[in-house]
Formats: sequence, structure tokens, C-alpha cells
Amino acid sequence: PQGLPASVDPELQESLQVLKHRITRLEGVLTLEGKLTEVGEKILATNGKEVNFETTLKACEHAGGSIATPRNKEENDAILDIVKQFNRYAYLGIRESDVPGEFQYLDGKPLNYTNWHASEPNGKGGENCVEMYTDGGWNDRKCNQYRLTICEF
Ligand code: 289
Ligand code: CA
Repeated sequence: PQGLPASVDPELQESLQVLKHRITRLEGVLTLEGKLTEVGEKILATNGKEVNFETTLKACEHAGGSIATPRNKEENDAILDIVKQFNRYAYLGIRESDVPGEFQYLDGKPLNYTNWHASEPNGKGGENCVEMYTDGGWNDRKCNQYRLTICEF
């Protein structure tokens, strides 16, 4: 009957098990093909394309995700794996705030993890986006560069 939790409906429970199994298999295939990286609850993926920051945002949104945003060392390392695999810098989901030299997440919340490269950020209002170098360090950079698209889901 409608409104009952899934736990009391054996048919629905069975369907959920089948779906979970299929999703797990798909994730395994995509991971083996290097198209998907799992880190905690997040899935990271790249289409291998290099575009500017705004286009990265649109591409990730179009795919149902958002631009990769490292919130701890584990996530930074997972993004770095992709950056190294493609040997291309990538923009991150971090932007300069109204205060020159201060950076924040795209929703305006303050950063709770940073991995600035030595002497960065140094743009002081002139470099509003953030790219990841191939050593995992962050550099504030103009938003019009062509960088590897990495999305999180
Ligand atoms: O226009 C400056 C950028 O190209 C970068 O130049 C150097 O790599 C460093 O000064 C970076 O901080 C800077 O973003
Ligand atoms: Ca810089």
C-alpha cells in the first residue's frame, strides 16, 4: 500500500537490491576505465576537455554535478590523481570574495581546507579563480584559461 516505508514492501526491497547491484557494477566498470574516481561519498569525473571557468561550471551542471571542490586532503589527492593522469591543471570550485585576496566556496561559505602553493594567492583581486597544479598545490589565476574539466557528483 502507498505511504509505507520500503522496509515493509518486499517487492520494492528486491527492486532496490537489483538497482544497487547494477549501480555498483557500473561504478566498477567506469572506475576501471579511468572515467570515475570515488572519494568518500563523492564521485569525481572528467570529460578530458579543457575549457574556461564559466564553461567548466556549465558543463558540470549540465551533467548533473558541480565543479570539483576539494574540502579535505583526501579529496584534494583524488582530484590531483586526475590532474596528474591528464597532466593538465584544473579549475576548482573556489572563487575570490569581494575582499581581494580572500577566497570562498561558490556558495559564499568560507574555506575549511586550503592547499595554496608557496607564495599563493598573490593576485590580490586580479586573479579571481583557483587552479590546481600538477603537484596538488593551488594557484589563484584569471578565469579565462583553458583548464581540465573535473566535476563532482
Ligand atoms: O599572470 C600571472 C599568472 O600567469 C601566474 O604567474 C606565476 O605563475 C605566478 O605568479 C602565479 O601566481 C600567477 O598566477
Ligand atoms: Ca596566482
